[in-house]
Amino acid sequence: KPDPRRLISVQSHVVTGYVGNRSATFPLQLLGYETDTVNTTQLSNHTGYGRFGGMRLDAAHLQSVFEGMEKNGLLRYGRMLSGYTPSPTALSVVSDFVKKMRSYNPELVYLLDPVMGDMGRGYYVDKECLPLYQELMSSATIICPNQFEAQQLAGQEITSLQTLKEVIEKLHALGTPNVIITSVVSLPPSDIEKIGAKVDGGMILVGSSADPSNPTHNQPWCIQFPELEDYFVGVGDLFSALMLGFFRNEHMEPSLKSASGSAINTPLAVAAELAVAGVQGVLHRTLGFIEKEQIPDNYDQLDEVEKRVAKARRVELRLVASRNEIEQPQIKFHAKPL
Ligand code: PLP
Ligand code: PXL
Repeated sequence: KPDPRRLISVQSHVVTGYVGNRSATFPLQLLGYETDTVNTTQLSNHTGYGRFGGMRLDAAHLQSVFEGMEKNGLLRYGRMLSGYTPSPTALSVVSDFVKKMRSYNPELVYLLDPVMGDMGRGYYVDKECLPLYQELMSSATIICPNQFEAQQLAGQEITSLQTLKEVIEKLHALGTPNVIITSVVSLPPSDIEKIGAKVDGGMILVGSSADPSNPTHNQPWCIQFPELEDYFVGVGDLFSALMLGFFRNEHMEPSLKSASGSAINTPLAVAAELAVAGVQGVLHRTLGFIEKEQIPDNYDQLDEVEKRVAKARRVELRLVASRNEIEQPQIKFHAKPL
């Protein structure tokens, strides 16, 4: 029988530092989930260091892990999270796995982070991942694309409030009842003011819940919060983990459950307010450590490769030191209707 407290996360693993499963596991454990991890990579550190050892795990490896689990009756999960899965063949194995999990547990709460790229850089996975993610969306409870990923999935650019709403409808129509776009960066100033946000007031996260068979019936909302994460890595992965952890979590403390003092009181908006607050708490805690940490005396003599490594190492998230911020996020930014 599926257990609502058991959760499986399929993402990258790094030995040192925090991205992928390393960003997700400890927070989800703190929130009370028995968290099992399937690793799509095992790298010495994240790729932002510019130099790394280790490998990506291929489709056959993942397939064999999933088969072993099924044979041993281990597919008893209440929740699932998936993130960075770089190759289309590995992604199609993950996709089959999700469908199998849904057949064991129709109530599975599955958060899909369709990691493909971002607005500055474009694609950083094989483009063949796009149709696979579009297909997988009908199995997802929540998706968390950034703006680039949302535009690719919907096949439409976001240039205004109107086109933002159209993209949200298209994402629902692909079969996902809960949609979060983690950062919308291209709204014209007049539209930013129209939604009650500030033009230089920070990142704008957008969310919406709808029945996929009636995608125009949604009530989209946004949360604006200060941008702190410029040089941090793994923040999106932490956010998606917290989103899944806080979404309709019946074992959550009552004070957290009713934390939303906002106009929008849906399970998705409550989870997003808590997840944004948790991420902000971790980033503030991490900034405190960075300020105290010495830059190496010989930093100026280092070559570009060594400088990049030194910088990346310095700004790794301080997750363990941030446990209170994860367990008891202080909500400062509320959801407002779009
Ligand atoms: N910062 C905060 C506070 C967030 O909530 C998010 C959401 O994911 C991000 C940064 C980064 O988003 P992404 O890396 O998915 O664009
Ligand atoms: O969340 C980003 C991420 C995930 N997985 C791996 C990475 C990175 C960012 O650099 O290198 C392996």
